[in-house]
Amino acid sequence: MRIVVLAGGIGGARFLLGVRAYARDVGAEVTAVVNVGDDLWLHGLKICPDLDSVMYTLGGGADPERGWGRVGESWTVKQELAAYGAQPTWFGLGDKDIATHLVRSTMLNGGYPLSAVTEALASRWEPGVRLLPATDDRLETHAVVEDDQGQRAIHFQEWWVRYRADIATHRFVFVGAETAKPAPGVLDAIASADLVLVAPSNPVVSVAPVLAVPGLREAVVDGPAPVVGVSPIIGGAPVRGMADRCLAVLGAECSAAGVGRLYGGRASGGLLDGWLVAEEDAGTVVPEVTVRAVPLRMTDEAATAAMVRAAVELT
Ligand code: FO1
Repeated sequence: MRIVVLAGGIGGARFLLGVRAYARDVGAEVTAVVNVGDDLWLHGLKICPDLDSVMYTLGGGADPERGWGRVGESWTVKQELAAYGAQPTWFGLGDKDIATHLVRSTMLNGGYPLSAVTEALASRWEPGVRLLPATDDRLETHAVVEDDQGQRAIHFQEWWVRYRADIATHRFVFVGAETAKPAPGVLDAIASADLVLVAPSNPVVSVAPVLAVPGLREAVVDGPAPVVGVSPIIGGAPVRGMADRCLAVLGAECSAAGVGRLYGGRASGGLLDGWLVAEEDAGTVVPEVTVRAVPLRMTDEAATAAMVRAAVELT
């Protein structure tokens, strides 16, 4: 069995722990197609928060409290940068994490594509899952915001970390998406998949940028594999993160039904065949989508693997 997971953020990383556990049980192969819209260049370093969250989480090196970066981190470089007055000060890089960015940036500057760099980095962490960036090309999520400086577009990280999503926001733009191409291996993985899972990641800023890569959404929607999504919203609130603020920008309801309808049923041009919601959201209806309610808290690997089993059984 071959499983492709569309993922981003901490929700995606933790879900993949369960997918990997399930896959080990049944002898399945897993490919994660990961969001790159959060990526940025800073201090000459290329930072890929979602790829790193997945890599560190599956490799046992993630900080479980913070949810991003490395466990047992130190912050000497951050303090030294602050002493120089280097901007921005609202985005912190840990010392161990910087080693990842140094290797990545050196390889990218040497001409290697992000997919090859990711494979090289992952050879240290042995995530047990094939990690693919959605694209090797530049694709950056920007937020069009408005305040006393007027209307302007800012990078997603500035919106998320500096403003904590608490600034008047008109829309999100996936800069570069029109000309981006799926990274090598992405379309083949989708075409040969037996199941595509949409992780309980932020639908607006984690999953949408993946689907914005031309050809990728079409490969999933027109592909042979059933598509089952897992709701990131339980009882009207995001499990973690600020999906509520992101959904509000789109005018979408912050509920399991709201996100299900945003993705839409595959039979009517949308994405999903199945939609897994939490027990709290039993009774959720999404037109032309099979909905099932199961325990949806990713408290540990076994609980998350049980969610994955339920998703497989939905197909
Ligand atoms: N999140 C923060 O809230 N503050 C930070 O200073 C910060 C730094 C950072 C550095 C590397 C990295 O991979 C992630 C980092 N994050 C930080 C998390 C990140 O902003 C977001 O949580 C994700 O992009 C959303 O998935």
